[in-house]
Amino acid sequence: MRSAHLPVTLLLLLLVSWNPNGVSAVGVNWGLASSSPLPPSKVVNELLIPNGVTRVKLPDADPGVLQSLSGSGIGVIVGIRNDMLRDLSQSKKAAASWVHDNVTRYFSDNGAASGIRIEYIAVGDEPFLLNYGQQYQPYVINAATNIGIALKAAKLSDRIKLIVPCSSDVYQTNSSLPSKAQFRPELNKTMVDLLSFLSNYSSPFVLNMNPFSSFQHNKNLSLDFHLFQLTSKPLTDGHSKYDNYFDLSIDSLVSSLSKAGFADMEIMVGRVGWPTDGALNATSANAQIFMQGLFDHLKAKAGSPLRPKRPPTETYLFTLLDEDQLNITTGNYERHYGIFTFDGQAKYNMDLGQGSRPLNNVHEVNYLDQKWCVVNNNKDLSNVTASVSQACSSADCSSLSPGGSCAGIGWPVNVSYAFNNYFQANGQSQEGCDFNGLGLITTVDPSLGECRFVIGLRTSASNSYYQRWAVLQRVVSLFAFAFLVV
Ligand SMILES: *[C@@H]1O[C@H](CO)[C@@H](O)[C@H](O)[C@H]1NC(C)=O
Ligand SMILES: *[C@@H]1O[C@H](CO)[C@@H](O)[C@H](O)[C@H]1NC(C)=O
Ligand SMILES: *[C@@H]1O[C@H](CO)[C@@H](O)[C@H](O)[C@H]1NC(C)=O
Ligand SMILES: *[C@@H]1O[C@H](CO)[C@@H](O)[C@H](O)[C@H]1NC(C)=O
Ligand SMILES: *[C@@H]1O[C@H](CO)[C@@H](O)[C@H](O)[C@H]1NC(C)=O
Ligand SMILES: *[C@@H]1O[C@H](CO)[C@@H](O)[C@H](O)[C@H]1NC(C)=O
Ligand SMILES: *[C@@H]1O[C@H](CO)[C@@H](O)[C@H](O)[C@H]1NC(C)=O
Ligand SMILES: *[C@@H]1O[C@H](CO)[C@@H](O)[C@H](O)[C@H]1NC(C)=O
Ligand SMILES: CC(=O)N[C@H]1CO[C@H](CO)[C@@H](O)[C@@H]1O
Repeated sequence: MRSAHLPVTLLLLLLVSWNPNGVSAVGVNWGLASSSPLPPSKVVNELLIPNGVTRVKLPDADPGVLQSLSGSGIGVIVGIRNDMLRDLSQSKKAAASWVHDNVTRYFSDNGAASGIRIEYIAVGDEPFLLNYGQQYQPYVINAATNIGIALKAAKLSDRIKLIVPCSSDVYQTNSSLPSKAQFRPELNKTMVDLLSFLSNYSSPFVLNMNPFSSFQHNKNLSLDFHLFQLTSKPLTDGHSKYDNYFDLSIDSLVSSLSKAGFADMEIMVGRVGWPTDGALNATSANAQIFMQGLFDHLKAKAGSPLRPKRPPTETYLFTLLDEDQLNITTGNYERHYGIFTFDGQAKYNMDLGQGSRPLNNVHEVNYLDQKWCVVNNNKDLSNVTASVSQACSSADCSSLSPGGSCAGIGWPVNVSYAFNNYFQANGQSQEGCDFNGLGLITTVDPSLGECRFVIGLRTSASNSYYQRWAVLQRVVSLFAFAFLVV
């Protein structure tokens, strides 16, 4: 009798541990666009597992990251980068080899020790973003269709779903009212095709939210509204009342879906978070309030006015770690969304799935030497601006922007800040602190108040795409710089 109960008890335990605190299906984005990425195995073993994270969303199919997730039981969304959509849309063969190389090889849904529980493939990453213009628009549906055919051939189509994460600018609203929202007119046809595709595959619509951008651009909606702090004056839209940005976004999408003829499509949130640097009100204190508010909101499972008791099926927080190589055309704060710093230390506390315990940090971080690069004050600095531009064109200077943690350090300390980030991103190489003889290597930490002068990480050679890309970018910017000087 006892032995007959054991598997049931185990199953119950598993189910309970799957859904900590009853919050439905919360996951976290994990990207690698860092000049000093932590080793993936450390991320899995010290951040994801001890903190009870059960789902991750990846921007691509980095082999090092996928291998580190093997046997972890963590549910995974594997991404296809926008720059691959064109090829995948034009060739069924390319789609088949993408699926073979990046999915079939790793897939397991039975917890096999060496397998990965891949649940979704994300075809493109916000391919319809206004900033991108129409460059990816013609390829998305065909790429998704070809990946779908390849999945079917690999006998995985009933285990893995296809999704296309969309930025919230795919719809437009009038006076912030959800009932007035509709998909952007020039996307109408593409959207109908996308919705038909998703519907055929029983896939959800994935919405990436950007509450911080909304806060900056929507003078009508308060900071409290964006941080889930009940406001005295909720926004009224017909019979619906809104007291937070999250529900407002969901219902704007619901309304757009209805107008396009897909009123009932499930919704999943692919990205939501609050940055901690690079702009006014991007602070750890606000991020903590935001995450707590989001957590309580999801836990209540109340849904939104247009979808009562039907919250998003899954929600992915943005993001696990700071990424200093992310594109900042959308805002200098973009690189500071990490719940953890680039070196794996929690910026604030929240419940990722670990319950009431504090978040587990990465221990024994493999830093480079205790060395920093600063500007040599004894030199003539009349031309130093060119060197700052050189440093900031590839290294991260976003904390120097107004409202950022290093905005107030003044000149020439801010020059040192730029020099140091460049030096660390280049693995503390001697040339990385040259700057036409204006740089100086020091062993005294120049950090000042809130402004942290970081030390980079010793990274293994396996660090992929972004490092090679960053090196290439540095070479290009050095040439451009040399050209300017000549
Ligand atoms: C995925 O598969 C394609 C096609 O085989 C390959 O070129 C690519 O490097 C793989 N990895 C990623 C991260 O896309
Ligand atoms: C950043 O994104 C914009 C489009 O949003 C693009 O024009 C630009 O080239 C990108 N920058 C880098 C460094 O990739
Ligand atoms: C927004 O509302 C105003 C006034 O009601 C109207 O003139 C305008 O055309 C609307 N714009 C859109 C995009 O619906
Ligand atoms: C802001 O609120 C006012 C008054 O409620 C309204 O007329 C206006 O259209 C709103 N603007 C935006 C951008 O939501
Ligand atoms: C796009 O669709 C909306 C309804 O969803 C409609 O009001 C609008 O006229 C359409 N625009 C075009 C250009 O088809
Ligand atoms: C969805 O399925 C229907 C019926 O099989 C088909 O006509 C339609 O083309 C499919 N849509 C897409 C985008 O694949
Ligand atoms: C600054 O740049 C100008 C023009 O390139 C050059 O003539 C000058 O000698 C430079 N000054 C120093 C101190 O390097
Ligand atoms: C450094 O500070 C000076 C003086 O406040 C300012 O003019 C300059 O733009 C700053 N440089 C950077 C890179 O932030
Ligand atoms: C809308 C709002 O609350 N803005 C705040 C952003 O942060 C600055 C500086 O802390 C405050 O002065 C603003 O009131």
